[in-house]
Amino acid sequence: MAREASELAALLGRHGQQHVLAFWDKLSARERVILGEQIAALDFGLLERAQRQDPAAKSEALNLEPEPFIRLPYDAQSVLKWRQARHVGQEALAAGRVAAMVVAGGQGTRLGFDGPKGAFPIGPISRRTLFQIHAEKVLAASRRYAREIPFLIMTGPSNDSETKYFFKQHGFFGLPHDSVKIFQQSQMPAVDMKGKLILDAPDHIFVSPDGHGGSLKALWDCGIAAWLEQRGVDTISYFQVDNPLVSVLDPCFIGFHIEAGAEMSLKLLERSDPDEKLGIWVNNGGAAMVIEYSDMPEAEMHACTPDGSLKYPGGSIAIHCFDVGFVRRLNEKGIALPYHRARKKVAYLDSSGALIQPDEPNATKFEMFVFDALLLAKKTVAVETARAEEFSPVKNAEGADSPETARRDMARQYARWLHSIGVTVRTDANGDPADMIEISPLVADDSETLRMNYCGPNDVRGSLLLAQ
Ligand code: UD2
Repeated sequence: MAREASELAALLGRHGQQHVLAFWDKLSARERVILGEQIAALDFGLLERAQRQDPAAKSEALNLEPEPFIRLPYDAQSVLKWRQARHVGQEALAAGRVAAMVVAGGQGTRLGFDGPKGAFPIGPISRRTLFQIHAEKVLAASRRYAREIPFLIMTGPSNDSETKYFFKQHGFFGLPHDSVKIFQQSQMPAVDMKGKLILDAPDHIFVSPDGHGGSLKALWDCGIAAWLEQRGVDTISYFQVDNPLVSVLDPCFIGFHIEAGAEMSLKLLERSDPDEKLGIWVNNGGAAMVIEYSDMPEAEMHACTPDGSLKYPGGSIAIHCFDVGFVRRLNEKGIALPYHRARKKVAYLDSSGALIQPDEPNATKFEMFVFDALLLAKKTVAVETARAEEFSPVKNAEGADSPETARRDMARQYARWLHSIGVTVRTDANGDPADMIEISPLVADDSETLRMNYCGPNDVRGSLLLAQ
């Protein structure tokens, strides 16, 4: 044991982190093993790289221009282009080439919900959860294309076992058990303002999830990429857990991605508010990329064209398509996404061993962002989507981007679909549905399917729940 301590001390000493053994003498044999294993597994090279680099855009280093993207259909020719893409996407889905993937490893702190965010009850009437809605969309697509479609769920350390239990408890929402893969992302240590690792217990170094960019590594490390390749799946449709409106397997988007031979693609919506918290689609010195709103110089965020519209109109809503071969290529080279820094409050042990809850940010956490991989893709396609149809995230407990706004937007979407098939829906003074409406993805996940499956009243008065 003593030898082990000296080895650990030497390793830590080489990286200026000897303080991690401050409480070694007081640890039990079991605690020494726990801490020893955590130290031995640390990747100091990675941590030092993360500390050195700062991918946050520096105003003086930016050379920004707008980057074009494929717009929603606006004339006869573009309608044909979209129709063709849809056809290509549908063929890929029917050939079993596509998997759906949700990132759900975040801690959902802003929502203040006790449990995995995917277990949040969002259905306007049924209170079906975010996970159920996503899973039912995958199931609906599997039925439509007569193909088993893998559903990949990335969790984090704080919600992995709860998520696995949740899916099991609900019979995987009707999906074949072995087509649902729940896998966990890696973690990164944080450092204090002097670059030192932080002990949050005498035998534990504080670590936190390595960001959604960690999904590209976790897919590889957990053997999911190889499993997909064996099944003939070459394309992953990626989205975030907090958005109940997302089209989880959009044939048009998948089609544009495949037709272009892209390695990684993204969906954009027209930015409506210059301060909206979205990544911004730009061309920086010749490279098409997403810059997170918080890294974008204020003047550029607000910059307008002479006609008054925003100079950088594309906002990223974190929906991507990427190739399994791209995941392989990135990992075979040793994945090298940059780490972004976030100043956070992290509880730490003081020299007496007391746990201190800081009032101010005292630590830097490191996270990879999935959209940085766009810069590593040989080809990228950016495609516009309609906000009302595809984006209403649940971020906050109240106000904007809350359960209330998401339920309202879901009911609005269902009312639009009903209206498009000739069903009358009572509206209030704002033109919103006067009553709650909910349509399970298993009944319909778009207006075309609703037209085929609808057998409700022609005039909806009162709340309406269509479920199987
Ligand atoms: C993200 C995007 C923002 C915009 C917005 C749309 C970033 C940096 N910002 O902002 O540009 O597209 O979404 O809603 O991406 N997650 C993990 N593991 C982690 C961290 C996050 O799985 O280590 C998941 C998390 O569960 C969630 C998603 O990633 O599904 C987004 O995380 P967030 O809520 O922190 O992202 P947000 O709202 O800051």
